[in-house]
Amino acid sequence: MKKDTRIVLALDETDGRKALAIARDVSDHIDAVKINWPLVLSAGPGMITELSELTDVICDFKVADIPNTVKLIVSNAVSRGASAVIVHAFTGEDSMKAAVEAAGKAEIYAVTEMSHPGGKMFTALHAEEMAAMGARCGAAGFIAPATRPERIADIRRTVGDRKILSPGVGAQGGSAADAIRAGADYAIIGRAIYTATDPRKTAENFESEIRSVL
Ligand code: NUP
Repeated sequence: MKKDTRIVLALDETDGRKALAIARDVSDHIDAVKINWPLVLSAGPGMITELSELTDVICDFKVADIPNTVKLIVSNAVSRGASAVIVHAFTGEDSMKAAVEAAGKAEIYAVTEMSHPGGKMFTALHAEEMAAMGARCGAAGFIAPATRPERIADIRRTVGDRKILSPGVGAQGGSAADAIRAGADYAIIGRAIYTATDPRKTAENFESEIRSVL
C-alpha cells in the first residue's frame, strides 16, 4: 500500500454504483479503500475485485473465529483482490497465525482498542497485549483509535515500525492530524468523506491537514 496521502477511505456507502463513483472521484487523494460488511452484503463480494482495479483494498471483515474459518475467509478475500484483511486479535494466537498464513503476500491488520465508546469496556483492557501478540504472529498492521490519540502512542510503543491505521476521524469526533501526530501511519476516514457534498474536495482538505503535521 502506498503512503502518499496517509488516507484510507472507509467506503461504507451501500449503493455499489455510488461507492465505485466515490472511489474513482477521490482516488488521487487516498492511499487505499477499506470496505466493510455494509458494502459487501449489499453490493456483493465482486466489489472487492472491482475496487482493487482502482486502488488497494482492505477488507475490514473483523474476522473473529476458529483458525479454519479464519483461513477460509481470509483466503477468499485475498483471492478476490484484497491487499489486506482486518481481523480481531482477541481470538488468540492460533487464529492470528492462521490469518497471517492464509494471507500469503497480502497483509493482516489486527484490531487493538476500538474507537467507539464501547471500545473502552473490553478492548482497551487488553489492547497492548493483543498488539504484542499480533506482532509476534506476523500481523503487518494494527487498528488503533483516532478518538483517543494517546492510545495510538501506546500501541506505537508496542508494535515498533509496523503499520498503524486509525479510524474514528470526523464522524466519531477524532482528528486526522492528531492521529498522525500520535504515531498513526494512516487515518481511516469514512462518513466525513463519502457523505460530503464534495467528497473529492473534502479528501483533499484532509490530505492538506495531514501534510501540515508531517
Ligand atoms: O475501532 C474501530 N473503529 C472503526 O470505526 C475499527 C474499525 N474497523 N472501524 C471502522 O472504520 C468502522 O467499521 C468504519 O468502517 C470505519 C469508520 O468510519 P467513519 O466513522 O469514519 O464513518
